[in-house]
Amino acid sequence: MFCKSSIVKLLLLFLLSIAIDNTRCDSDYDEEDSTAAPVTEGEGEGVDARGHRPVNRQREPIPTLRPAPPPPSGGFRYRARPTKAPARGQAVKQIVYPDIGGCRHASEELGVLCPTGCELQTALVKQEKTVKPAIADLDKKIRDLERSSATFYEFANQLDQRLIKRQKQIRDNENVISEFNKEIEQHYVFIKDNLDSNMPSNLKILRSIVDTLHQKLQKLENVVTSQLDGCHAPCTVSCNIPVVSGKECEDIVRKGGETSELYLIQPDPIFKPYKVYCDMTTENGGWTLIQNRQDGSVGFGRTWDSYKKGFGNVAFSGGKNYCDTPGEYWLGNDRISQLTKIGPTEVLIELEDWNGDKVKANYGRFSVQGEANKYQLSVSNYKGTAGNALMEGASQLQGVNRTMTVHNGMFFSTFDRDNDRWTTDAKKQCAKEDAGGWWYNRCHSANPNGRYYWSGVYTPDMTKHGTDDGVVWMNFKGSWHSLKKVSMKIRPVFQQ
Ligand SMILES: [Ca+2]
Repeated sequence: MFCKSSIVKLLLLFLLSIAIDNTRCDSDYDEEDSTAAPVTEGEGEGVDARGHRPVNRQREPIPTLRPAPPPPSGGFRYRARPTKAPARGQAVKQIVYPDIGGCRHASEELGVLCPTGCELQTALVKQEKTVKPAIADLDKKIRDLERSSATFYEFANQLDQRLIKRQKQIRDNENVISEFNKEIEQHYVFIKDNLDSNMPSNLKILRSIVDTLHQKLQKLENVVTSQLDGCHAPCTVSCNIPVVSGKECEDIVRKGGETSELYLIQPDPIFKPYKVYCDMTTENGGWTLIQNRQDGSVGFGRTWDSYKKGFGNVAFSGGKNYCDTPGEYWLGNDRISQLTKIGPTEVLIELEDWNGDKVKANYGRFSVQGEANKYQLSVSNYKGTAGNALMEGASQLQGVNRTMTVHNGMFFSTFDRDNDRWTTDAKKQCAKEDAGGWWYNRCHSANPNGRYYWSGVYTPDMTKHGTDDGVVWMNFKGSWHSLKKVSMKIRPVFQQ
C-alpha cells in the first residue's frame, strides 16, 4: 500500500513541477519583449526572432540611417587606460583550440560552428600547416639573426674599445712627441748659445796657440838652418894661438906657458904640429887634455877612423882674446898613443856629477899601444877618490862579473870595430850597446865616451839598447847617473 501511494504522490509531484516550469518560461519571454512589435505571421515563421527584425514592406517604410552627431570635442577626457599587470602567481590560462579537423570547436563555450565557419577553419587549418614551418623557419632565422646581431654588436663594441685605446695611444704619443720636441728645442738653444758665445773665444785661444807654436817652429827651423850652414865647413878657431909651443903641455910649461888655453904641440918632428888644450893650473899644470865632456855638444858615437884621428872642438874663447875654454873633443888614438910613447906618462881623470860633486882618478902609469895593437890600454899606480874602475872593475860587482868590467889591458873598440871581450857571440858589441869608443871588456865599469844625458839620471827605457850607455863611472855614481863633466889629461911622469 505504502509503495503504491508513494509512487502516485511522486508522479503527481513530477507532473506539478513540469507545469510550473512551463508557466515561468512563457512569463519571462513576455516581460522582455513586451515593447517589441508584434510578430508578423508568415514572414516570422521559422525565423529566430533573437537575430534581426525583418521589415514588413507593406505596412512600414524602409528605415533610413539617422545622421549621427559629431563626437564631443571638448570637456573632460580620460587618459589611456593603464594596462593591468597580470597578478603575480596567477598564470594566464591559454585557451587552446585544437584542430580537430571538423566543425566542432573543442571548447564547449563556443558552441557549434556554422558550416561556413567550419570551412573557414578547415582552410585556416590547412594554411596553418604550411605557415607553421615557415613561421618556424622564420623564427629560426630571426634567432640566428639575433645571434649574429649579438656577435656583430660584440664585435662592434670591441672595435669601439680598440678605437678608444688607439685614440688614447695616439694622444699619448702626440704628448711624448711634443715633450721630445720641447727638449730638442731646448738643447738646440743651449748648443746654439754655446756655439755663439763660447766657440769664438775658444777658437781665438786655439788660434793664438797655433800661431805661437807656428812662430816657435819657425824659429826652430831658422836655428836648424843656421846650424846646418855652420856644419858645412869645419869648425875654425878664430882666437889667437900663443907663440909658445912644445912637444906637449909640460914642455910648454917649462918654456913659460902659464895660462890654460889652446896651444900648438909637436911631439914628433916628423908629424905636423896640432892644437891641443893645456891645463896649466890643475896640480901644477902641464896637462895635455886628451878627452873632455862637459855639455853634450859633441857626439861620441863615432867610427874607428874618427877615434883614430880625433874629433870635436879643442877650445874656444870664453870672452878673452884667446881660447881659454876647452871644448868637447877626443884627441885621437894615434896622437894619444904617440904622446904616451915619449916616455912614462900619467893620466888624471876628473869627474863631476850633476850635483856638483867632484872626484878624480890618477894613474901614475898610462900608455896606449899603436893601431897595430888595437890601441891597447895599460894603466897602473892608481890613486884618487873616484874608485879604481879601470884596474879593478865595478865596485858593485863581485868575482867574474867584476873582472869582466876591468878596462886595463883591453883593446880599443868602436861600433864598427869590435875588439871587446864579449866574444861568445859575434853580434854582441859593447861599443854599439854602450854608445861610444872605449877600451871595452864585457863591457864596462867606466864609460867616459858614452851618450850624454842632460840632467844626469836616466833609465833603461831612455836608452837605445836598454843598457847603461851614459857617461858612467860606476864606482862613483853607479850605472844610471850620466856624469855632467869628465876629462882625461896626460902628463909625462917626472920627479915632483
Ligand atoms: Ca864583441
